[in-house]
Amino acid sequence: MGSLRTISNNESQEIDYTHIPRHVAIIMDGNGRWAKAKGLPRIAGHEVGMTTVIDIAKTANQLGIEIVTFFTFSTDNWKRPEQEISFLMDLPTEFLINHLEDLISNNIQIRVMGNYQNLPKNTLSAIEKAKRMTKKNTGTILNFALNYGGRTEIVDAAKQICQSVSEGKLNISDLDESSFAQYLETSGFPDPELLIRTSGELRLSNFLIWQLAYAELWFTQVYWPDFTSELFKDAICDYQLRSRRFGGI
Ligand code: V0D
Repeated sequence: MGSLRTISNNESQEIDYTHIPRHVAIIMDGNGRWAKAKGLPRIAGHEVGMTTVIDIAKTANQLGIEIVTFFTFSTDNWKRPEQEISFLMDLPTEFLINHLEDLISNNIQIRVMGNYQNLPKNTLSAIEKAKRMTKKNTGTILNFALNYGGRTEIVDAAKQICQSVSEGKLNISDLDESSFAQYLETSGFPDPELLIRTSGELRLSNFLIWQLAYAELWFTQVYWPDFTSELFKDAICDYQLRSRRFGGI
């Protein structure tokens, strides 16, 4: 706490604990490339990437960030080799077996969004158990976007809205940005103020496209398994500097 850091524009500043973002979104890219660069199978990158998730979760919790939404599996990821997909599908279970106790003792909450209902049964029950066991915690919410796509989320919201209108539960004239957002999976969460994407790709890739409309975007070349709490804090500092300059906090 209180340590000076040099951020991307060569300015030095400390984290301002009175202006911590409430919600940070993260695209954890570069796990496969990290492994390839080390001559390891892609899955080794995913394994190490899980430990990074834990580090960032604990740091976010220490900083008082309310929600961190991690993009763990995109609806586009089904194009990957079958073997890698079946490995990925076991990761939530493995993650929870290895870390749930630690997360609980840190007062952290687990949530999941996306069309994850047709994942393997054991994966689903591990997720339900984790949600149940962390429901009463009051620390950071780790929100995992699993089999998630932003456009699908918006289309699904539109379908539910049509349903509500046809059942007479909603008047079309009452529909506006804030009532629409209540039909999204992030209903109840503030929009992320900051998006972090690792490994040098400069795209949104269909992640939280509604919710990120006004977010600050922060990119690093570093692959996700090499991402650290220090870099995370650099991103927070950069965000604070930008919002001070342009947003007038
Ligand atoms: C792989 C690096 C945690 C990025 C991190 C199914 C990609 C490790 C979860 C997780 C994945 C999901 C739900 C939950 C608890 C944990 C996870 C997947 C991939 C895809 F309730 N990491 N993680 N899920 N990776």
